[in-house]
Amino acid sequence: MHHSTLQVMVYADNIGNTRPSVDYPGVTLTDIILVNNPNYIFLNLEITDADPGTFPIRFRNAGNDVYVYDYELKRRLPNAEQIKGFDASDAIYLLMPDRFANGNPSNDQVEGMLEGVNRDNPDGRQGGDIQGIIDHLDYIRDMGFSALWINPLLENNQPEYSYHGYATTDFYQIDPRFGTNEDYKRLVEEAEQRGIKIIKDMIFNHIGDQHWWMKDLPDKNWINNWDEFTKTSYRITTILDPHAAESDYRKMVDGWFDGHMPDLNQKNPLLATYLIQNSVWWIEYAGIQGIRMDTQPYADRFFMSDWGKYLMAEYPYFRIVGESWIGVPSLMSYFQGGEIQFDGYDSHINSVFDFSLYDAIGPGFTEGEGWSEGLMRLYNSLAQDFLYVDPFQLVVFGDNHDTDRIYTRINQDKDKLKMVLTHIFTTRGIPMIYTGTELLESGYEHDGHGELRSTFPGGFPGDKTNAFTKRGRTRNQNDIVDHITELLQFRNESEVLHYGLLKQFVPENNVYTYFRYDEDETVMVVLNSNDKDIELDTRRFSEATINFNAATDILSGKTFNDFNTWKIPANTSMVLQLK
Ligand SMILES: [Ca+2]
Ligand SMILES: [Ca+2]
Repeated sequence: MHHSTLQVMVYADNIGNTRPSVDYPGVTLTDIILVNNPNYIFLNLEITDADPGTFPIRFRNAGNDVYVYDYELKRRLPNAEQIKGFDASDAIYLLMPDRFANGNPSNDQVEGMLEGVNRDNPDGRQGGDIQGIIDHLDYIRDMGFSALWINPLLENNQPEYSYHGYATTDFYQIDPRFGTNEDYKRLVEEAEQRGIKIIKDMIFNHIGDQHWWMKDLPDKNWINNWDEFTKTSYRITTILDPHAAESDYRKMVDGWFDGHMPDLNQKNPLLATYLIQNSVWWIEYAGIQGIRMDTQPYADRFFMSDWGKYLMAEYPYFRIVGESWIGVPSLMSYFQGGEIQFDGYDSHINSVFDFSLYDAIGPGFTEGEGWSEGLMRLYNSLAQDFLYVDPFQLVVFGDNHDTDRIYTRINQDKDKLKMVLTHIFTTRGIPMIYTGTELLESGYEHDGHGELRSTFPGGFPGDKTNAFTKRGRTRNQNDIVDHITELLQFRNESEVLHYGLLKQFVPENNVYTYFRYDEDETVMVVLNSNDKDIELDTRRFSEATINFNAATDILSGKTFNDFNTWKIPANTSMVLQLK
């Protein structure tokens, strides 16, 4: 590997008072690191041309073995350094594993796990699992998605709200109520066979208070301590504010995300190494093709940069998307890596979610035209792309598991939803859809996360309908599924929609027209957000259409044989191939 040092954390009673030793060809114990808790010891192993295999690490005291641990040096994933992460040629489907499908009812209650399935409690576990995802990969593939972001699957042995997975209690174990590590590996393989890349959700900012560390912390500064419970302010602006008060910055970054989520101190180098190696382990063990990093700005940003840099050195084509939830391009852009920012910082994280466009997408489709309202919101958001290292790597979305449902954000208007989907799949960036969007699921965030993350109909024993099948869906749901499928069929084959440049025209009369183009191809997109049919004079777009004679809308099949005045039906979108 590019990095040859492996650090092993060992936890056992009084292990700090033993002398460790290793005897295995190609493995040298170079450092023994003690911490102020004698129950931990950290070993730096230098790995040079060692064969995979198992070897004992001996921990001696007065010449006798106190502990012997058989450590396994696993074989590397073949061609790991060539792993190709997700990019703009992909479309991402997001799902929450507890809420998607229960493929194995026998893991609904697991001995030793504090919470079991309780289908009467919207904030309780519903029973979804990895087998349920595997069972329905074809459904996701058939719509045309080629990447799957799954909310966290690691062990969350918390007494309540354990279903969402954001309170890790073991970084190396899949939660047994979702399946085993082997099941996760099988999921990645099954997905790969269908052309679907798996994006692993990771959280380095915090852990669950039931993490085994919390009973006996390796070091006092393993977590960020406060005299009394202090929540983060969620004020991401304090990170870059040149006028910020130090105490505000500290509260933002070192405050706890929630009462049951201790804030990790990634400035501790042993913890930092632990987290970095954990990512390497999951990439090599399971062969994942991407990581979604939760709450990116809430962790120490210099650690985040070290983490990104380390992974990029090992896996140059791997992809990471960071959750920097702040809809302000001048701040969001800072967290996308690849180039040095104004203060010398580089996150080395390829992508961030486009929360600016997300903010624009809701009201953008419901408001009437204004100086900066309605579709102008989309235009204005994209007009700030000069701030990003690479705007074509941003993930574009209308909702996720934390927000109001996109269908709710646009006042439950099916025609508007189709326009939103057209925009998400044709503007620059990597499109993402949250599960249930295709079923016209609605919900407000303020009604509770449990409600927002409703179960997929047909995924659970006793469900009255099965929306995984065409027959089990309503006509309106099928209309949306068909729209997504048509758009993705076209998009998946259309390189210009992946990497082609974007040219947008200032919206007029609530109609927004833009082009994706390269040397060979041009695709024109028209969004008419009016409640009535309109006449669109396309001569205004001549700088983009000058080399073409006709345009065919892939959605309706309609062809225009000139670039004069076109009739565009009310509340529709067109995706036109120019010829
Ligand atoms: Ca289950
Ligand atoms: Ca933090």
